Amino acid sequence: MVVIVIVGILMGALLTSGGALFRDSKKKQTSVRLDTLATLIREYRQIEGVFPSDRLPSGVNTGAMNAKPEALFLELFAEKYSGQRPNQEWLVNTDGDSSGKALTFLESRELFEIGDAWGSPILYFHHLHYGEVAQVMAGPDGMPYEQEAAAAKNETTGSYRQPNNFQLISAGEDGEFGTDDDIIKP
Ligand SMILES: [Ca+2]
Ligand SMILES: [Ca+2]
Repeated sequence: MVVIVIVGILMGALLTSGGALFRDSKKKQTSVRLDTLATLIREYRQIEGVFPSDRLPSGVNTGAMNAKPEALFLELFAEKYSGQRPNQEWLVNTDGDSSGKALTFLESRELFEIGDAWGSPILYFHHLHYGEVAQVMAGPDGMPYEQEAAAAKNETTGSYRQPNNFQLISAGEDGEFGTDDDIIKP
């Protein structure tokens, strides 16, 4: 009886720490993913002279949902773009939309977003549009719901972070934008 209880306690401890490790690894993966994406965006700027747009091109009328992350996807996966592209395994499509014609070098017409390790779109803000409210379909693992999200501000100064650059925001483990576990880069 005592042995069973002790084994039970040990198993419980293992499962708990295992869960924490798993969480940490997704957090780490997402952090690395955002850093990589920031590098790719800077490379895009070197090649194209401007940061990627965070607005969908005219003619792509699929609504405002996920528009900012979808715009980044279209820029980095455009057929004519010559720079490095993000890992295709990162692509998600939480709002399930698609474009009428081919807009990227991919065969799929799906209007993807570049996702974090929990499967939520990584929100991308061009510095010219920090004042815009973004609509995003995100949520905890596999349970996305409609949200509104804003660019991040510096807590002490109250002004936008990275005023001349861009922001990349993951909603973090809770899948909700604007909470403490958000991961923001650069
Ligand atoms: Ca989409
Ligand atoms: Ca969050």
